Amino acid sequence: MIDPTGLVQILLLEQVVHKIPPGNINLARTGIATQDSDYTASAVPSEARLAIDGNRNSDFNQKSCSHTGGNEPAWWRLELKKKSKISVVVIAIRSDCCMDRFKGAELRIGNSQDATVNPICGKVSAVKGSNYLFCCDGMEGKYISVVIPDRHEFLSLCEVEVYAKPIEGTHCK
Ligand SMILES: [Ca+2]
Repeated sequence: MIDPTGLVQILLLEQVVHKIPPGNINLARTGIATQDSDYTASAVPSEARLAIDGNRNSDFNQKSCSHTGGNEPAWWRLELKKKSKISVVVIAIRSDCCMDRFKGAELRIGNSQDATVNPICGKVSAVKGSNYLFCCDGMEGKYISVVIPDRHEFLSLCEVEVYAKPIEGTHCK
């Protein structure tokens, strides 16, 4: 399912990941992650940093996914080490439950900590599966945010990968 702007692809992560060459560094790994709140109703850890720990496991119970507490808007934000031009963002959401919660999520890139003033790279118009690829075509910014606007919602991200260079086999520039 591709959204009307053609910017969001839903894919089998395996189809893309093996095409990422060693020189295409995942910038997320050296960033700092924050979110609107942590989910505290479970003993499973939920901190924002779990979405950039290098582990794509999408079962929340395996302790490698972020999870917010259910605010409006729900948001997760990555601060990159420095302002960067972004080609591709690959996101794995929680897959053991509740994938519909991701509907309407926006990926925004820019230089404001307030994601709502940063430009949108892509919006998830329909949820299908747990892996999403956003083509951001060189959008520049220090902050990369995932926002679910307009409703109280939980946001659970199991891995967010950020690449400055395109990935072969995608339509991203
Ligand atoms: Ca993870």
